[in-house]
Amino acid sequence: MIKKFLTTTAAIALAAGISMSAAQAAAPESDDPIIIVQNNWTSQLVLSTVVGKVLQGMGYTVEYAPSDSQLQFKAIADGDMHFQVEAWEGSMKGAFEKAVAEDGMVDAGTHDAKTREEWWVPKYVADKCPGLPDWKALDKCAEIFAVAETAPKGRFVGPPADWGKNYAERVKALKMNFVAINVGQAATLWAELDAAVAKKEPVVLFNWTPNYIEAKYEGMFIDFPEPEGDKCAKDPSWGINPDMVNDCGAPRSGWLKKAAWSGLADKFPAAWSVLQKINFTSAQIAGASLLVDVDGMSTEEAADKWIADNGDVIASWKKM
Ligand code: TMO
Repeated sequence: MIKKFLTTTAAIALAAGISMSAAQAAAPESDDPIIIVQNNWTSQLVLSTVVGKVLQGMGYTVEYAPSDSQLQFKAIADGDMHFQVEAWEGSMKGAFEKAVAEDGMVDAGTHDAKTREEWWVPKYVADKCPGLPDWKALDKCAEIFAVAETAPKGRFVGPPADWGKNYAERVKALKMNFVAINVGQAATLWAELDAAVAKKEPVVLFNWTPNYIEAKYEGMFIDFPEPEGDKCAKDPSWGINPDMVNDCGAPRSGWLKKAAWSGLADKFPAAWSVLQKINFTSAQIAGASLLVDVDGMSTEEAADKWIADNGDVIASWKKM
C-alpha cells in the first residue's frame, strides 16, 4: 500500500495539492502491462497512443500490439490484448457483435462521433457524372473510372482487405459495372486520390469520416441503399437483389465504439474508468489524423501534440 501510494504521479499530485480519488491514487493496481491494440489507420494509431501515454502518466506499464481489424475482437475477448479505442460500425460491426455475444468481449461504450465508411468521389467528379451521389448514377458512368486492369468496367479503389469490406460481393449483389481492387495500406488510397486530383481525373475510392480528408478535399460519399439492422448482411431476400446479401451500403450515420477485455475492470480499475469515459468527437478524430496525414508528424509527435491541445478532455477522462 505504502509503496503504491508513493508512485511518482501520486507524490507530485500531493505536492501540488491536487486531491486524487482513492482509486486513482492506487493506480497502477498491477505492474503487468496493459496491452493496447493498434490498427492500421492514422486516427486509431494516434489516439491509442494518446490513451497509452495517459495511462503511463498514471503509473501503468503499457504495451502496444498491432492487430487485424476483424480478428482483434476475439483476441481482446480472450485477454491477449486489452482494449481498442476505435471500433467502426461500417467495417467492424459483425466481428465486434460476434465477440460480445459469443466470446464475452465487453462493449466499453459508444463515442459521440458518428461515422461513415463508404465509396467516395472528389467534387469535380460530379461534373463528369450527373446524378451523384446516387449509386445508380455512379454505375451509369462506370466507364470513366476504367483502368487497363478493369476496362471496360470501372475501378473502385478499395480498402485494405482486413477492413472487412467485401466490395466484390456488393458489386455483384448490385450488379454494378465495377471491379473492386483493394489497396494494401491506407497510404495507397491517399496516393491514388492525390494523383487523380492533380490531373482532375475520375476516381472513386474508399474513404471515411471523421478523417482528415474533409479538411483537404471537397467531395461526397456515394449513397447506396441504406441497410436496415442486420437484414442486408444476413437475409438474402432483403433488398433489391432477392438472392444475395450485401446489396446495400454501409450505415450513413454509424457508431464508433470501444472494445475491452472483460478482466480489465477487475485488474486495472482506474484504467477501466478512463476507458469508459473516453468519448471522441468527430473533430477530435479528424484532428488526430490531420496531424500525421497533413502536417507530417510521426504518431508519437501527433499524440504529444494532441495531448497538449486537449488537456481538458484528458482531465475529464481521469475524473473518478
Ligand atoms: C476503419 N476505417 C476507419 C479505416 O474505415
